[in-house]
Amino acid sequence: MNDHADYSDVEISRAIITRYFNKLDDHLELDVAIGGAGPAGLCASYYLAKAGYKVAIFERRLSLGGGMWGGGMMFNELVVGPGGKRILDEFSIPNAEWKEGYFTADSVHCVVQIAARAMSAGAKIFNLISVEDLMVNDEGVAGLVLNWSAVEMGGLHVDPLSIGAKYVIEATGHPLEIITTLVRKNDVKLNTSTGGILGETSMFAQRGEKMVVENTREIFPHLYVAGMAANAVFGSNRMGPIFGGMLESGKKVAEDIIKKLEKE
Ligand code: 48H
Repeated sequence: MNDHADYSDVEISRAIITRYFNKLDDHLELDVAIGGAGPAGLCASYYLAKAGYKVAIFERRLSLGGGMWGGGMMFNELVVGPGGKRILDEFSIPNAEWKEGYFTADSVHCVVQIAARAMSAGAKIFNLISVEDLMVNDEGVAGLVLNWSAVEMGGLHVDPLSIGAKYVIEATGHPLEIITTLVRKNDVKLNTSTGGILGETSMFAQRGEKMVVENTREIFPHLYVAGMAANAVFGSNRMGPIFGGMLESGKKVAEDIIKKLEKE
């Protein structure tokens, strides 16, 4: 075979279209569907895929990584605590101790490595697709309702498609879009003190980092919340550019769902 085949423009298109639609078709029924490919969603997808479960992330943007790329105020370094450092080590992401309990890493390296490991473990990432709604039945959440981000951005009236999932992870970060949609459209009570969304509170890294792991849990039957969305729904603090809690939250949500799936 020559290094360069006798390319047909149409054959290139056919290859892409067929492969993409086969991939999408193969992921219409999932063990776990994740909304948002920030650090929490990416990390969760890795542990779920590594455990052998069928998992896909649907990400609105062209790029993955959510708020992780930018480090702090576009200085593309980030801080993690000892728990986050253990996860960075699992992903073989170089990191260095700054002072006791503080570790730094290159934020770009974090995103590419976590995403690559997740995909190599079997997770699929569908970028440029937005979660616009959820499938809800008598048992709870049953999947996600999706549309092209371009349709959303263009304000076009185009009906969405749905994918089924045994469990859904809300990992859309600060705006907690999936839970907000669930509450806006349905008469539901969340697993919070008021039954509603409590809202994120101001910067307090110490508390925010601790709480994001505690707040990672099933918020409504078959719907788990992870990452910044967990603090936003439970009324906990933001924590700025310290990302260990996001990674730990992603790992925890995966472990909790794996326990549930193992019982099925
Ligand atoms: C598809 C969507 C939709 C949608 C949003 O914001 P993220 O990075 O979220 P986390 O929780 O993994 O990490 C939070 C962290 O980045 C952060 O913001 C921190 C630590 N802040 C602290 C502070 O004090 O500010 O990623 C969420 C992803 C993004 O890529 C969005 O594009 C995507 O979700 N997304 N994807 N459908 N409806 N909404």
